[in-house]
Amino acid sequence: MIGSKVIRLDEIDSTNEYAKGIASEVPEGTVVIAKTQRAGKGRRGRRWASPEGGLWMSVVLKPEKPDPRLAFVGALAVVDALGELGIKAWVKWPNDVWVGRRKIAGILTEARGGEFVVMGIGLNVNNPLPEELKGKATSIKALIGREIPLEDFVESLLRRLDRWYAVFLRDPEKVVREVRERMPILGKAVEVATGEERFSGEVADLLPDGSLLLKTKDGMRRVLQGDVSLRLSSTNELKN
Ligand code: BT5
Repeated sequence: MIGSKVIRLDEIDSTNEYAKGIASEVPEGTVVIAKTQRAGKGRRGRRWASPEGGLWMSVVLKPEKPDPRLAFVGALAVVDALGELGIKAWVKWPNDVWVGRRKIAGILTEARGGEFVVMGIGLNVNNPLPEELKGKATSIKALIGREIPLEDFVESLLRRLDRWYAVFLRDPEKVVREVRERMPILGKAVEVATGEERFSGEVADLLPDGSLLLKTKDGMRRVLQGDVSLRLSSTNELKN
């Protein structure tokens, strides 16, 4: 059960690092939450700003094997929990949650072989947004104009995580279908950076294995990982 054990910390380098350190010894579903992170991490060595007031949390999972679709479990739980507050959010493949044209949450899953997966969720709640992210990021407080009780929100999110994780264990493709419904970039023009290369295309589909299918000028292409950015013509349609 996700959240049956919750470890609360004031300050830590990264809840993902902390969770990886204890993962072998704690039961599945153990959650680590910190008020602030000194060195919050994104993917590929990127930084994650984690000032006080936000939700910086990691969950220890022990599925049979690691699966990139696990990040969708976090994204769905975040989208649903935001929905309960009247905020309409969408999943930006592969690991973000956005509201309109701004990022509100990011998910970072890290696996150790077949032993465990740590799912980190960073979500801007009542925290201030760093200057360099102005215009690119948003928070619950910025969207609804007031602070919300963080603890209540955590409870709601943990319940949803537990539910979506159960769906994932039963039928991971169902999780993908649900993400597909919360992914308004289908049919939109995007640019993809995979680390090695950058190309553009139109999002044709989200495949059952969680990869993105793009229609490019050289034909159809399956993308397993990368960063998607929306072309201007597409962002204009993502009003909120
Ligand atoms: C992510 O990476 O979006 C995954 C972020 C995961 C953070 C959580 S917090 C709890 C746990 N412990 C950790 O150490 N990490 C996890 P990526 O897709 O690489 O996006 C990183 C980019 O998002 C940065 O380069 C910034 O542009 C932007 N960013 C950084 N901090 C942000 C914030 N607080 N809100 C919105 N965008 C942010």
